[in-house]
Amino acid sequence: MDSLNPAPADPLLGLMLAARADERPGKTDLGVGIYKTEAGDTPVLRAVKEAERRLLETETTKAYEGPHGNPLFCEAIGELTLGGLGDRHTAFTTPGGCGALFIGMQAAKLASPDARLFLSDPSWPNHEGIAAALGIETVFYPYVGDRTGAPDMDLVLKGLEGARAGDILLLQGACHNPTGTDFSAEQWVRLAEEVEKRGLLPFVDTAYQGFARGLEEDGANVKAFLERIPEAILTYSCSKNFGLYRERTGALIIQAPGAKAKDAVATQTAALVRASYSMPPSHGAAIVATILNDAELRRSWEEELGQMRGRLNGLREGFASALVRATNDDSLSRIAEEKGMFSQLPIEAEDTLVLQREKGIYMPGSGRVNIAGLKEDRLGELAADLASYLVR
Ligand code: PLP
Ligand code: TYF
Repeated sequence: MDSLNPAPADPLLGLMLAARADERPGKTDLGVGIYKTEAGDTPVLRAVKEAERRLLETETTKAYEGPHGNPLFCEAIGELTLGGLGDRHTAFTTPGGCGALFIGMQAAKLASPDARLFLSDPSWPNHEGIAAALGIETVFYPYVGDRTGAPDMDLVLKGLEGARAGDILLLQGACHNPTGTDFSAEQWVRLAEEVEKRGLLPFVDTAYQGFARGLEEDGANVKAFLERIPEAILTYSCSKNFGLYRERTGALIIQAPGAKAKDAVATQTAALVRASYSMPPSHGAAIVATILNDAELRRSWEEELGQMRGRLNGLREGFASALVRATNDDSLSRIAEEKGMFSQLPIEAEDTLVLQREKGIYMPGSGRVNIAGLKEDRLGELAADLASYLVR
């Protein structure tokens, strides 16, 4: 092992540890994407606590579940995303969204060994990291054009001009990480045409369903997109919308072009699962299945999810107006329209380090901020601290 050099820290997880270690009382952690209350806590959701209590009382075995994990969980996530699994779908419980991404990309590579992964620029750093670990080449396509922040379809399509049949096109479900800006319904239709025309394999990563407008609203474009195309891979994370982060709860759903292809892809993917973690952890998936199959728990979960969404959207409005006031730059009002946990500030990477050192304000070098890390009563102060560093 003498040949190894230390790996660079994950830009987001490294920042999480640095912010935790900072003892300044007024520090502001806008780094890693974890939902927080005004008090800065990330509590266990009420429905999760109740589901856990029920599971503790009723669980009768810890015997293995198998590579697909919990079938009730898989069906429930199939219902949330596709309106139900059909005979062309195979679904797996996975260790978080990351586990789904890892196995999903491996399956895509198995089907098409020379496939490259097309990623939005910018994208979530771990997309590139997982592809690199699997020896999949990545190609970036431009995503947002100007500072209005909306995805620019002409630029996206230009970026896909070099894509070959079998290449993988990574798209994110609602609440794009890191920009907070998503494709419109019309743009998803255009993407489906492009996927068909070029024979691409769409790979839709969904990690924030329910944080933009509502559960159904946030899933509608992806659902319609999947109905339009023959094959696709869908990855799902329950880390944020169920607050299950450390339980490592996610799903991988593969849509095959037909029932025969489905059998092949299901068994090949199960073999990939067996060769890595063999079977997924059960606890988080059992919690989600319990919540989604019980009317009262589901109502309670949807209510709490709505509260998280409401707090994020409220903070966005306050933050956007505080920034516009502090900078006189109206273009920053886009932050109020963006969705989910993140927006990107126009800031140089070196200035994020200055803010960290001098003001205890933590964000990655990309300028991405976790909206949930904002404090409602200190938005003006924060905007004033940021103002002189924002690029106009
Ligand atoms: N995909 C995106 C876009 C994310 O932001 C995240 C992070 O939460 C994930 C996938 C995977 O998250 P996890 O592995 O914690 O479920
Ligand atoms: O983007 C984020 O901050 C979240 C959390 O390796 C995260 O998605 C970050 C890095 C990572 C896993 C999760």
